[in-house]
Amino acid sequence: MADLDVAVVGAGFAGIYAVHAFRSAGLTVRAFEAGGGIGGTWFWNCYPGARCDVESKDYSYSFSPELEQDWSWSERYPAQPEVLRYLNHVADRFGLWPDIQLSTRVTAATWDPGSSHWTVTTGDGQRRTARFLISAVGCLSAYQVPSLPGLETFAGPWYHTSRWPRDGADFTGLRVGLIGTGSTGIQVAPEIAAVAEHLYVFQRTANFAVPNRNRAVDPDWERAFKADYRTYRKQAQESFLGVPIPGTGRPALTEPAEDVQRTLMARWQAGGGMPFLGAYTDVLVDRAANDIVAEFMRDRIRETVADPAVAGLLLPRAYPVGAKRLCQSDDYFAMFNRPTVTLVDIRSAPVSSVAPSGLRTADAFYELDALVFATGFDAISGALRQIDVRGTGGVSLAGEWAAGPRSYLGVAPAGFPNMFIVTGPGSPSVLSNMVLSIEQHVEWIRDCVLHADARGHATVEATPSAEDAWMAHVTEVAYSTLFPLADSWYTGANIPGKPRVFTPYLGGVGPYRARCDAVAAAGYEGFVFS
Ligand code: NA7
Repeated sequence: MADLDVAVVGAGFAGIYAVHAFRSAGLTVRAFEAGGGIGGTWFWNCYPGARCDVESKDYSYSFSPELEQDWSWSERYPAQPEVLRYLNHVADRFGLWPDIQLSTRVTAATWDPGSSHWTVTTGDGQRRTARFLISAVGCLSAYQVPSLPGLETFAGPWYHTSRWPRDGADFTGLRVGLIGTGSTGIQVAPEIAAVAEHLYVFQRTANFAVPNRNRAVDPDWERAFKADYRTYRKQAQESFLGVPIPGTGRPALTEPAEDVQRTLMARWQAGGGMPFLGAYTDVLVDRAANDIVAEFMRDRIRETVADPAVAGLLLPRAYPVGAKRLCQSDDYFAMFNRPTVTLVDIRSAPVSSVAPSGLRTADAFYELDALVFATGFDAISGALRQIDVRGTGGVSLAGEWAAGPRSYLGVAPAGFPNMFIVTGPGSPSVLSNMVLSIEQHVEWIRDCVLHADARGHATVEATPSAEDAWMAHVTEVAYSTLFPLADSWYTGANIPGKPRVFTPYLGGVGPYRARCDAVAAAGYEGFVFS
C-alpha cells in the first residue's frame, strides 16, 4: 500500500489548492515544497516592485464563498507581500500546514507498474510512495541567468529577481546595472532608480507597457462587488481569459479611426493590460489592427520620455503588441527622465563580459557596484524537466519533451500513468487568470481520480493519440493568432537551445472548460483506465 494517495510537488496557488481539494475528498495528500515558505512564484519573486498584473478581485480563489467574503484586498493590483499574506491566510484558515512539507525539493519521481505507485524522492534522500503524482511546480519557477563570461569575478553583489534576498538588497548610493526589461525588469527598475546613485538599464528588446493606475480598493466598491461575487465568478469561468473584460465586441479595423483612438485613450487612462488589449476583437489576430494599437502605445512613450534619442530606443518594434506578455507600469518610461538613469542598447552592442568592476559591451565599459538580472525563466516546462520523472518503461519526461513539452488537455502526459500537471503544456495557464485555471484543473483532476477510484481502477493514463490531437489543436489555434510572431517565453525562444513550440492554449478559458467537462462526461475520453 502506498504511503499517500496523492503526492503534490509544489505549494504555490496550485499545490495549496490541491492539498485542500484532495483532502476534502477524503484522500491522503502531501505537498513537497522546495521553498522555505508556501507561495511558489509569490514566495521567490520578492524583489521590490513585484506586483500582480491581474486585479486582486480576480486573482484570488473562488472555491470558498466565505473566504471570498472575509478577505479584503488593499489594492487594485496586489503587491507580492499581500499575495503571500493571502496564501498564508488560506493555509491557516483551512488547516493545510500538516500536509505541506517545506524546504523539501523533489528530485525524482518514478512509476512502478508492479504496485501502480509513484516513488517520490526528495533532496534529503527520503522516499515516499503515492498512488497519484500531481505536478504543481508552476510555469515560472526555473529562473535563468545568462552565461556571461567573467560573472564569477564580479566584485559586487549580483541578484536574479526570482531569488531575491528575503531581507532585501540595499542599492543606496550604488551604481547598479539591470539586465532584462520584461515585466519584471520594468517593475524593479523604478524601485532601484529611486535609491541608486545611478541605474544603467541594459535593454535587448524594447517592450510595450500600459499603466496600472493602481489604487487602494474603495470599501464601498468592495461591498457592492462582493454582494454578487458568485455571478462574477461564473462570468469569469465562461470568459476568454478567466477575467470578464467588457470589450467593444467589434474589430478595430471596422471603426472610424478617431473612435478607435478615443476608446484606446479611455482604456489607457483607466489602466490595466487586459481591458486595453481586449478593447477590439482583431488586435491579436490581424497585424493591421495590431499596428494601430502599437502605434498608439509608441505615441505615449514619445510623449513621456523627454530625450527623443532615449524615447526612440524605448519604442517597441520587434513584435506585435500582446504577443509577448504586456508589461504594466505607472512609472517605468518616466523614470528615464531622471539624470541618474541611463538606457543602454545591448541589441546593437551586446554585453560581452563581466569584469570585477563592471560590465563590458561591444562598444563601452560600465563601472558598476551591483548587478541585477531580470532575465526571466525556462517557462512552463523548465521546473518539471529539472525533476527526474520516469514513467512506463523508465521513460524520462525530459526525454519525451526533447522536441517540446506536451500533454493531453494541458494536464496529463501520455506514458506517465496516474500523473497530472496543473497548468501543464497545452493548458490556457499563463494566457489566462492563473488562479481560476488552477482551480478548474485541480477540480477536474480530483474528479478524474475519484472516477477511477469509484470504479476500482488502479491506473488512469492519457493515450498518445489523444495527446497528439490536443497538441495539434493547441498549435493550430496559436497559429491563427499573432502570438507565434514573437520570440517569447510562451514559445521557449528565450532559452538558448530550447525547441520552439507555442505551448499555452489560446482557445479561451470558457471553451477549454467546456471541452474538459465534455471529456469527463464521455467517461474521460482519451484516457485509459486499468
Ligand atoms: P521575460 O519576460 O522573459 O523578460 C526577460 C528579459 O530579460 C527580456 O527583456 C530579455 O530580453 C532579457 N534577457 C534575457 N536573457 C538575456 C540575455 N542573455 N542578455 C540580455 N537580456 C536578456 O521575464 P520576466 O521575469 O520579465 O517576466 C516573466 C513573466 O513573469 C511575465 O511575463 C509575467 O507573466 C510574470 P529579450 O526580450 O529576450 O530580448
